[in-house]
Amino acid sequence: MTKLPAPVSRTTVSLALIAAIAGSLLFATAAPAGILTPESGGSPNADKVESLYTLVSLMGLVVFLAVEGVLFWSMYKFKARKGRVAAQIHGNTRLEIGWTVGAAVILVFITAVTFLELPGIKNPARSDIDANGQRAGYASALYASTDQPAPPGGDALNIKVDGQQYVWRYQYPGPKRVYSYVDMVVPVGRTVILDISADDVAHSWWIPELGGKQDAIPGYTNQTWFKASKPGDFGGQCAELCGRNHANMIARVRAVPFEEYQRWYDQRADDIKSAQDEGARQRRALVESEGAQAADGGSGGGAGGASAPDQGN
Ligand SMILES: [Cu+2]
Repeated sequence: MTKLPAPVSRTTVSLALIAAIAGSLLFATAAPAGILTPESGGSPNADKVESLYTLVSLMGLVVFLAVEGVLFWSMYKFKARKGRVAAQIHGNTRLEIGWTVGAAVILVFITAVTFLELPGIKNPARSDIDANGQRAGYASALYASTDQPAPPGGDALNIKVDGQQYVWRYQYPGPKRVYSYVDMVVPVGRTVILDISADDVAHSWWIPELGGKQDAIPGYTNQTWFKASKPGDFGGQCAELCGRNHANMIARVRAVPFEEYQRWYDQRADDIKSAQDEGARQRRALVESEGAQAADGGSGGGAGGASAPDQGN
C-alpha cells in the first residue's frame, strides 16, 4: 500500500496564503495605486479626488477608532464573571439622541466637503497657457463659474480619444492632420479636454495620476479633462475588460513643455504626410504594373483585382 502524505497543518496553509497575498501585492507594482489614497499629483482634478478621499477616510478612521475603543474598553471593564448575570438595560434617551445627532453631523460634514470639492473635479480648470504657448491672460476671470462644463473662456486642447481592441488612438486638433497611438503628448499647463469614444466594444480611459476614469462606449462621446501640472510620463490602462488582450491596452500621457509639444506636433504631421504620400506612390506603382501586365495578356487578375486599400487613418 502507498503511504499517504502527512496532512498539512492549518497554520502552514494560513501562513502560505498570507505570504502569497502579501507577495502578490508587493510585486504587482501598479496594484497599490498610491497604497492608502488614490494616485494624484499630475492634474488638479486628481489632487481634489485625493483630498476628498483623504478627508472622508480620516473621518471614517476617527469613527472606527472611537467605536472599537468603546467596544474593547467595555469588553474589558464589564467582562463576565462566573455566576454574574449581565444587566439588561433598554432605552437610554440621552445616548440615543446623542448617536443620532452624531451620525447626522458626520453626514452633513461629508456632504459639505463633497459639494465643495466636486466642481473642481468635474469642471475643467483654467489653462495656464493659451493655444500659442503664451501665459493665458487672467483678465477673463469673470467667466469663471463653478458649474460650467467648458473651461473658463472655452480655451482648451481638445483631443479625441478612441478606444479600439486593443489600442488607444488620439486625434489632435489644429491645422494639420495629427494622430497617435498609445502615447498622448500634451503641453504642460494647458487644459486638455478629452472626447472619449470607442470603435468596437466598451473600453475605459484611465490615467490615475491625471484624474478619474471615463467609459469609452461605441456611438457615444464622454468627456473628461486634465491639466498636467508638471512635465512627465503618466501611465494608465484600459479599465474595462474589453477582450483577451485587455491587459495590454495601456495608455501613457507625456506632458512636455509647450515648445516641445509644438515640435512633436509638426514632426508628427510631417511623418504622417510622408507616410501617406509614400503609400499613395506605391499604390500607383502597383496599379500601373498590373495594368501593364493586363495589356501584355498576363494571367494575373488584372486591374479588376487591384482595388486600392483605403487611405483613411
Ligand atoms: Cu479596452
